[in-house]
Amino acid sequence: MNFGRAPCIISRTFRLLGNAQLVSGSTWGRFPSTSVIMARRTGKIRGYSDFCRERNRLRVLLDMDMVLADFEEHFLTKYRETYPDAPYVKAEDRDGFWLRDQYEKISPNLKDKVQSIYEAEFFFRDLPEIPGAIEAAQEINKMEDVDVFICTSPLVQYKYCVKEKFEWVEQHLGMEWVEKLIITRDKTMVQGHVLIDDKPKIKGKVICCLSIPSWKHVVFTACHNRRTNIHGRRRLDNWTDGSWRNLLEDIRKHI
Ligand code: U2P
Ligand code: MG
Repeated sequence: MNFGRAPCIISRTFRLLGNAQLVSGSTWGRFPSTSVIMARRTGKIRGYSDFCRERNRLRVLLDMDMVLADFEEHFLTKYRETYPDAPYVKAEDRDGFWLRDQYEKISPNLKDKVQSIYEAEFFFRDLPEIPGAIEAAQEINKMEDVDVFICTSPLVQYKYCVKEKFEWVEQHLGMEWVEKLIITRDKTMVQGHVLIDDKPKIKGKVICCLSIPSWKHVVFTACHNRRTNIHGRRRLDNWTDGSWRNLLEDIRKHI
């Protein structure tokens, strides 16, 4: 017996069991989920072919900061306006996800300055768009058999951030998308087939020895992760060259 494969088999089994038992709305388990059974009862899903179609729907999760909204560019503009004499890190020199960690290495007192910028009122509301992101998101939303959601984490200092994330989504994507906004500190708890996110390591309760998240993580390239080892995961470099279409079709083949 090949014991090397055991952890993988165990984690897959847990994933299937978890999906089948726990997740209302999921179509991933071996058995119809609660919502599929309910939809059958209410006549929304009539037969086996509708059920199969529902099972094959691709669920896409899009991160917000640095995937849809340009957190880094806006940060640097505001930081330099607010602290013109303080040292700063150019986009090409960014390294590592957390801005505050890189600035702290330059000087410990910069950490508070950094946080004061993105914790300020209107910071999240005024973020510019990542080029091509809104157009791509709207196109994904119109694709057949695809459900798309935005999956973003709030700051612990949530006072302005949470409300302004809603405002940003309404302003850039429209009211329909407010229904698609998932704000959570733990993205591993969210169900999906793919999560497009610039953070190279996404941690949470579901990533532990016997379990893996439902989604595949595609790393969206940003200034801070260009040099980061992403351990064989796939990257999406931008929304403008159209490569995201092939990426999603590829992922769909494996669901
Ligand atoms: O910390 C909560 C969320 O804020 C965004 N963030 C914060 C600090 C930082 O240096 N860079 C950054 O992007 C992230 O939001 P998200 O990408 O989930 O939308 C981070 O998770
Ligand atoms: Mg992000």
